[in-house]
Amino acid sequence: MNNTKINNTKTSAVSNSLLSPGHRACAGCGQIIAARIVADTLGPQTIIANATGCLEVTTTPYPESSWGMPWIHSLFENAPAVASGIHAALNYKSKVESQKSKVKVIAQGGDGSTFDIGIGLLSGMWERNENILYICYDNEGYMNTGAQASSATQWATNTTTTPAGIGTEIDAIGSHLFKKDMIAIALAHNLKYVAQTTIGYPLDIIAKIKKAKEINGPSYIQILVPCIPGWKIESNQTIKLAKLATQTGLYPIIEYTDGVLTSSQKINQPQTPVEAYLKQQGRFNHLFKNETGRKQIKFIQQIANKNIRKYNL
Ligand SMILES: Cc1ncc(C[n+]2csc(CCOP(=O)(O)OP(=O)(O)O)c2C)c(N)n1
Ligand code: SF4
Ligand SMILES: [Mg+2]
Repeated sequence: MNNTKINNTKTSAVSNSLLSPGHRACAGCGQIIAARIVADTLGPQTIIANATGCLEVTTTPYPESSWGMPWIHSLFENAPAVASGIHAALNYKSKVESQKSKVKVIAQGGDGSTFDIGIGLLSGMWERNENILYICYDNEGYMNTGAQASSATQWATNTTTTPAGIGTEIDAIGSHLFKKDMIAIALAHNLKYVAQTTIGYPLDIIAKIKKAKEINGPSYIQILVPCIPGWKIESNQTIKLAKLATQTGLYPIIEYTDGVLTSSQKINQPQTPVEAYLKQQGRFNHLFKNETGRKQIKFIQQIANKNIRKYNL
């Protein structure tokens, strides 16, 4: 039962940020950089319900906390339900005090909790049309438990549950499931605001969080956040790879308001081939070793090209 931690709300003496140093995230972790930008953009008038995952584990080794704002750890699957409870309590308080609450409620988690295990509760939260912003830190796998595949994992990724080079020809390519289209799922819930971005463009994250904060209704922001051991990359490659994900067309920066595509970030011309992105990551090393691998690179290029056409990038 006591899987729940609540932090004290003191801001660190050594940092002006609401997510202070001293956490245990890997050097160069895309998720911690993004979360810090998110926290500082939201400001202290915020309550966060955080699902289990690397962000929670590395920032709150009991009894310590890096969070300088009200923050609660929920189970892996139920951050949205916890956020709904907080939202209901704030509404009740507003009625009793006849004063509108200025606090923004946030639920957040990794791709595993968002795309897979928490999707039912997330769908329920969205259905209730509450004024809650959900943020997904997408590192394309269950990284806290050793880089297993999630439904956010890209085609042909080598993960510990989809090991490349083992089994039949199709098994040997690594993951052979398509990355789930969570943006489409969010849009199907008629959210006020839905956006996708990457840690390669921090100013874009700030702009999107600011917008979602002001929106009175449910919203969803998904941020691509490279993982050092999970992607088998060096600590100094995080930003460069997140940029390449966008520039190749694999992870477009897009924004929908009331279901309408209101902005998309154009990619640089000439178009960067997906190979430039894949070849710098150990999780795709196997694709450069034989003809089967090269076929998968061509297939991933088709996925990127489809995005470029769909969003007119
Ligand atoms: C119900 C449940 N199943 C499994 C786990 C073990 N577990 C803890 S963190 C984690 C991975 C989280 O993946 P993700 O949500 O993508 O976040 P990341 O660690 O990648 O940031 C898993 C499987 C758990 N805590 N609870
Ligand atoms: S394992 Fe990945 S997600 Fe977890 S702290 Fe390290 S870099 Fe970040
Ligand atoms: Mg993950």
